[in-house]
Amino acid sequence: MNNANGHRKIAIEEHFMAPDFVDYWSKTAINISPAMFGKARDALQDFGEARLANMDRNNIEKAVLSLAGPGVQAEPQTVTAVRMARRCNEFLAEQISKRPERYAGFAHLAMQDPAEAASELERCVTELGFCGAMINGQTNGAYLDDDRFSVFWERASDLQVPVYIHPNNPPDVPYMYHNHPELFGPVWSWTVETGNHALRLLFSGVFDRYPDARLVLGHMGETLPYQLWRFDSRWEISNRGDMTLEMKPSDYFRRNIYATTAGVCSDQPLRCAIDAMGADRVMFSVDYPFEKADDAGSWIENAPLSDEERDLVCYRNAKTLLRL
Ligand code: GRE
Ligand code: ZN
Repeated sequence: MNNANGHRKIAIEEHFMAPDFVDYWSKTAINISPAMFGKARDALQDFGEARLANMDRNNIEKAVLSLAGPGVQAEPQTVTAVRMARRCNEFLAEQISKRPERYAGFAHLAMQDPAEAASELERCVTELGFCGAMINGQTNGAYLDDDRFSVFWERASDLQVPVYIHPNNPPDVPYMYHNHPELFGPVWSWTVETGNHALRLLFSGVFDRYPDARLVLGHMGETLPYQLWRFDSRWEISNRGDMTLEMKPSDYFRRNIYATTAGVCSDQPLRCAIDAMGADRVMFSVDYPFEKADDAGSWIENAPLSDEERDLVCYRNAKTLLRL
């Protein structure tokens, strides 16, 4: 296709690396091949020609940038995590200020201190102009349904900004991955971990307590859209004690949850996500540099979507949700 005619796009799971965060990021090295690690590290640190050329070729008008995880969520010292998260956000704000028409940002937060994370989110949104937060999965074994994070959900809801849960490893290596290092990481365990994290939020009633909360999942919703009917039917017969929900499980996917195409360039799961959640719930993303912008861009141009759906997915849903 002729890229000048390509559909206008906003991409929202697009990663960068701050110079003093390479050590945290190297914790993810077990998940990817050594060859990929070095190439990705260099691409992550570029905010200029290479990144912009990838965006231009695919008509990506704006990229919402996020630190490649786990960042300070892997930091053992809470005070250090808090300080480093602020530094990361300052660094990103400075990069965005050089090209504000091309870049926007998600806050990086020290979830070890939920009240501080809430304050830093507020600072990032109100003072730095960021669009929300990206959280890299669990922090020291704590998932976002834990009571300690109510201060965080309350603030995110009040600020009307989405919380994007990005995959990270679980706190331990479950036996189910024994002798299968290839399954531990982006091939599979990240999907299980992140989909499970989202379901913990849903079933613990976070979206009943914070009906305005907005959750974003990458990787076409981490397979959850495929399962909606079964969530509803098996929730009915589950051994759930005194747990209650105000709506059917699937209803929250149409009110509180969004999916992005990050790292999945495939028609069938795209159609499933749209048909299950709604055309207003799915947003284009690349997952740069872990996914090729040209692959994601040319795929979405030709995916089986109506003109209306393509414009929503490529552009308008993100513009509305992130108030860009
Ligand atoms: C990603 O963001 O999707 C990612 C990483 C690190 C390794 C592989 C990968 O952050 O897909
Ligand atoms: Zn990613």
